[in-house]
Order: sequence, then C-alpha cells, then structure tokens
Amino acid sequence: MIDKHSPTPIYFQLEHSLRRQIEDGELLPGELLPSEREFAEKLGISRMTVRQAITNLVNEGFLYRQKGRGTFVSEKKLEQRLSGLTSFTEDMRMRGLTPASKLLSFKIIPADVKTAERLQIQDYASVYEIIRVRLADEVPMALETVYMSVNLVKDLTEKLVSASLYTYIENELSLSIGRAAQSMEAVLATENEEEHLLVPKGAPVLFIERNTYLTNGTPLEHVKSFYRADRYKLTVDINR
Ligand code: 16G
Repeated sequence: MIDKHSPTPIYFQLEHSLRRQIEDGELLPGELLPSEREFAEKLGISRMTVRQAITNLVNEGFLYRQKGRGTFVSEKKLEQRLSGLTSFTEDMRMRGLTPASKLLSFKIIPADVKTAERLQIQDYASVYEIIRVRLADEVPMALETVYMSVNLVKDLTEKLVSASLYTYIENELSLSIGRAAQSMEAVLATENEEEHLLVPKGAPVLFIERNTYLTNGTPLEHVKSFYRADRYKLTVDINR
C-alpha cells in the first residue's frame, strides 16, 4: 500500500490508505489499530511518518487515541442536513436509529426578559423549561434545553416530553410548525455536558440555538442544545 518511489509523501499515502479502509468498512468503528512501531516495522517506514499520518486522522475525527490503550477507529459521524426543519425523533428514525430521551428536568417557570422577547410573550409569563438528553440507539448525542409558552403549548406532561415534542404539537395540538432560525458555534464541553454526553473533559461540542415559529409566525420554541462534535457533521447545499 506504500510506494516509496512515488512523489506523494509517505505519510500522505498511509493517511489516504487508512482513510479509505475506514470509509470502505475494512476497518470498523471501535477497532484497535496496530501500534506506531508495528506499522513502521511492517511497512519499513519511520515511526515519525506513521505518527504524522495517524495524528492527521485523529485531528480529522477518523481515529481517536486512548491513553495507555492505543488508537481506535471512531464511530461514523451522523450527517445532519441543514435544509429541512426536522425533529430529533424524525432525524434518527430516517437513519434507522432508535431515538430516546432522558428527561433531566421539566419545570414551569416565569420567562426571563430575554426568553419572553424571543417567544413574544409578556415578561414573567409561564414557560416550560425542558432539559433532555437525546439518545440514538442508547448513545447520548445531544443535550437540549427547550423553552415554550405554557399558554401556547397546552397540557404538556413529563410523559409527553419523554417522547416527541413535535409529534405532540402537530398531531395533538394541531399547530403547524413553519420555520426556524438557527445559529451554530463550536464550544468546549463544560462539566455539565461532559457528564450528560459522556465526552472527555474539554471535548469540542456544537452549540446550536434555534428559534422555531409556527406557520402563522408565532414563536413556538427557543432551544439551546449541545451536540457531540465527534458524532455530528452538519451539511448544507449552497447555490450560486
Ligand atoms: C430537534 C430540534 C429542537 C426540537 C426537537 C424536537 C435542533 C437543533 N433542535 O432536536 O428544536 O425541539 O428536535 O424533537 O435541531 P422531538 O420531536 O423528537 O421531541
């Protein structure tokens, strides 16, 4: 797999070959890679060269290192298209994964000024604050906090929010969800995210904030969520 006479740098050839094996499923998620020394001996190249290829693949998220144990193949990232307004439940089902929620907190609280402004309700009007860990095939993917007006979204219960919110809103309340404005930024996990998303200290996470509106323009929800950056990849089509 390595051509020492090629003008292509050897580290690049090794990186490319490993990436192809991961993409083709010849190397499977969770699989332990040979050590740098083993690679170097087998291929007759230097350990430095092996390290460079592996470090690049770690930085790109294809591999991850575990102290004292070695280097492993990462789980495939879930690709999230940004063009459709879907719920977490729909997203996971479309991929053949089983969605679930772990409810951390369900409260009715007075809206602070900012939340009230976002939801276009009076200051201190009652809002639900729902904090859920969203799971796919039992793996935590996101930590989500939703604010919604109690006046608009009637009769929510702990049981209902453990299933799909959007299903309840559309099917039971017959409200029509129209559009959302969303922002995304990279942040480092704090203790709270580490605990609930089961990511290492200071791991990168995607902070996504969404304001969702009904088709008649009424604000429906304000959502703050932290998505695992090692499991999520956002894609978008761009026209010119
Ligand atoms: C998604 C939405 C969130 C919505 C939830 C409803 C993002 C960033 N967030 O997670 O705004 O509340 O879906 O999901 O996409 P559910 O119907 O499964 O409860």
